[in-house]
Amino acid sequence: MKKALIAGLILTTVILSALAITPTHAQTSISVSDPEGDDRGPGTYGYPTNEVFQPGVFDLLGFTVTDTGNALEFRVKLKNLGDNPWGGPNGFCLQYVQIYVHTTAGGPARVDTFGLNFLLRPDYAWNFAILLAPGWEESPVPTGQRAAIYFANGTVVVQDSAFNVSVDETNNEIVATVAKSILPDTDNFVNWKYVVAVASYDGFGPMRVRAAGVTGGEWAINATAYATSQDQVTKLAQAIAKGMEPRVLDLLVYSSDYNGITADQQYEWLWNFDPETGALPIVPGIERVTETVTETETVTTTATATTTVYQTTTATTTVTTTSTSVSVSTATTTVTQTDWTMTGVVGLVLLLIGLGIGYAVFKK
Ligand SMILES: [Ca+2]
Repeated sequence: MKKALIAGLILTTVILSALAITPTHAQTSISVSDPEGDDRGPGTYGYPTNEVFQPGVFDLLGFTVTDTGNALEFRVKLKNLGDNPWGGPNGFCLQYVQIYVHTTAGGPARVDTFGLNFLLRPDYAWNFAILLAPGWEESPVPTGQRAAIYFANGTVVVQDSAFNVSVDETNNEIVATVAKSILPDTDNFVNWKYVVAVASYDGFGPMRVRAAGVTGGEWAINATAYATSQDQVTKLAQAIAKGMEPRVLDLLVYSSDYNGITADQQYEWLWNFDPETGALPIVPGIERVTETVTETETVTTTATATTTVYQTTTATTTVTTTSTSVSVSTATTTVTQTDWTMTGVVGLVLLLIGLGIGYAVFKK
């Protein structure tokens, strides 16, 4: 008995010790790649024609987040950084990279973007967004041109010692180093959802984002460079007229559901806008489940319409029938009774006359 107790204690101690010393193998980085050559936005976009827009400057190739101890380092890899022709203080000036992050901590979240003309799916709503701009002036984008981190609760952090932006020219990477002290939920960064968008920076554009033109130009994205049908051109022209064309050239999603996305996913998702209704594309694309909900709503509407028609028909029928039957039966009855009454009266009068004559004759 005593031996058994001692053996049990020893076994328990061994198990607890094993649990205590088991390394947690904390993941210290995530890395995801993006296809080369899909820098066409919704599939049809080409670059502006000015020579500063070298091939590949908007082609996103990869994204990594690394835990460096006191900070998280976000690296956005492009095919070509583009030689910083206008001397952006952060080492680049052609690109405008926006990183939308949905953490595991909950709290305030937003689905809108900073001038990119697409929305995030609600389960990807951002708790904070890192806007990597070239870095002129002192105020944060889009008011000014400094890089900034926006939190959905309204807080804004402008680039400073806790939020550094630079480039790694050797690897064509834009690098943001953010102190963990200013971010929430950093222990779970490998489980966050990330949407990384590459737009064309335009200090004079709406929200500092370069817009598209139907046939492009020296300083406009060519919306129809790779269009394959007149329907596509018409749809893009309508969207541009309303200022609602997607203003993004390359896109990447990282989450437990997406270890990056394909070119076709990007094109399909970003193409899903409707100039007639003003509906913007949603990223990631809406799954078929949501489409079914839409169909159900349509059916309900139809059913309501049918009911209304049925009620109207019933009411009309009732009124007509009642009116007709009363009218007809009354008329018929009246006519018939009148005939018989007249006949009876005439008969009775004739009978009385006959009786009167008869009485007079026989009395004589
Ligand atoms: Ca790409």
